[in-house]
Amino acid sequence: MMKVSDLLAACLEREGVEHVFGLPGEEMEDLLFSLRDSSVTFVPVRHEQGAAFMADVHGRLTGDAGVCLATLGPGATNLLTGVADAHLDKSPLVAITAQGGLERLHQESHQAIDVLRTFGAVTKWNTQLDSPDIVHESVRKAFKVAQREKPGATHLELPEDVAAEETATRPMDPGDRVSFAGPDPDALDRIKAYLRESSRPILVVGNGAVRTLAATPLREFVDATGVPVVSTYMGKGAVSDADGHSLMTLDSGGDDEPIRAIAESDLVVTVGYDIAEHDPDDWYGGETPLVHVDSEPAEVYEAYDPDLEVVADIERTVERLHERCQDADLSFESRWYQDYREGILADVDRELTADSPFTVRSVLPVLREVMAPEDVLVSDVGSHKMAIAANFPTYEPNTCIISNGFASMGIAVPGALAADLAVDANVVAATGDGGFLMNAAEIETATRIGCEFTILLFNDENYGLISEHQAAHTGESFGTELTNPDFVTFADSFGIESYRPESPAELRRAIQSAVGDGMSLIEVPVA
Ligand SMILES: Cc1ncc(C[n+]2csc(CCOP(=O)(O)OP(=O)(O)O)c2C)c(N)n1
Repeated sequence: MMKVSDLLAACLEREGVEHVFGLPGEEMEDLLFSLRDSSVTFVPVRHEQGAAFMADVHGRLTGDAGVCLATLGPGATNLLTGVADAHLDKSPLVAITAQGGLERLHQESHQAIDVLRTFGAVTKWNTQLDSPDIVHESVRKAFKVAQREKPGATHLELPEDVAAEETATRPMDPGDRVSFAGPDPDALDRIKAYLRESSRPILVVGNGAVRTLAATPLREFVDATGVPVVSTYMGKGAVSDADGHSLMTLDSGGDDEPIRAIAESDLVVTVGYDIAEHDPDDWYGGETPLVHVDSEPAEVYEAYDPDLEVVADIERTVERLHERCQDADLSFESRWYQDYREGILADVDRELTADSPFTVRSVLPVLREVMAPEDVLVSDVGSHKMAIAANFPTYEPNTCIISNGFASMGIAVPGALAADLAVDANVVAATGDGGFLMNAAEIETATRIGCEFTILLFNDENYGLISEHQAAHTGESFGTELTNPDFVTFADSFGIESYRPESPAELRRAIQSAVGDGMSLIEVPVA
């Protein structure tokens, strides 16, 4: 016989879990000691939201579910935002929450709320581990459901009395990933027919292309056919922005170049695109023939009503399409989008002037120069995110992490911690002052476990994006102004390197010395 909490830890080991991010509570005492005695490292965090963002970004970068752990009631509700982020950003995550003993859940009791129902709204599946003998199957199912296309969050609730019971069951073997069907040959013929009719096709590439490892066949397809590509915020890096076919991101360019290119195309093919990420109304006019390649049928939406939907494994669909197009007699106009690309590049290539405060967009070229193509930038949410999406050229998949499904502030610092654990490259968290202070306490977690990343803090003493939108609508803003602590002193108090550059030369020096060299914070005053 085996104690349930030991079995749960053994199931996590069997799933290959290396880190569980969480914050303890009395009701999870057994599980904590079981984790201590396992090969899984428990990383205590400073706020459960941080734990969920860590698991979220781990899942997004690796395809393996990140795991976060919280206690019942307030621990669980604190976890919820990051779990919802994984849900809408399609990132595999398994959340585990403790619960009071089964004998007290039928009545009002201390810290007990209906966590199952609450988490049901932001997960693909969840269940209560109400019997010792269902734990092994439930953990396997939580990982299987979280990781399979489209990935997302799942949740297990462990009542404290069940955790202390015993079972004869043992962990289940994860086995191979579920194999997804390849594309129907007739559907490929139909895409080919659309391509044959087209002289100016364009690809719009989303999160799904990065997630399903479709970048390699996409690059081959683009190279062979000369079709231009626009990515969504979460599709950045699927095709390198150094490639002459890239029209960067939907919001790139000083003059809506990607949107104008889409309007000028005569066929739009989306690859791994979710409408949760970017409203099609913003970029698709509705008239041009539309082909949707994804692992799920398109959401029903008047503004995005595909003429053809190919629902299959995305990587294999692009691979097969590339094969079929080799002798397809396609006659695309060459380089019709060249002026758009040049406009976009001119906008990216900004000069840092001697003025301080800086602007986010003028700082990004310096950051790009210092970061290697495989280094990872994790963006927070706000005005700086829009600038990063539009103006930070990305060369490899999963190297510019932006949450644009749920788009929650506060992800950058915990996300960078998870990235630093997951990848062998330098990591930078870019954040506004608003989002930074939401989860800045995770700097302590990062230093305690020996992480090394740089926080690039764009300080405008404002919830900048909101005041920009208000000003655009009404000419004024309200409820957005902030005052801040002295960020350099704040960083010093965590024992990390800190910089507040005041000239372009100082900024360049700060970024050069900080990136890849321990934990650091660079405060950049921005207009
Ligand atoms: C958790 C959360 N709360 C509120 C919002 C709405 N929101 C989006 S951007 C933004 C302002 C962000 O301010 P800051 O972090 O300082 O970045 P900036 O816009 O100044 O670059 C707000 C409040 C959100 N996306 N997430």
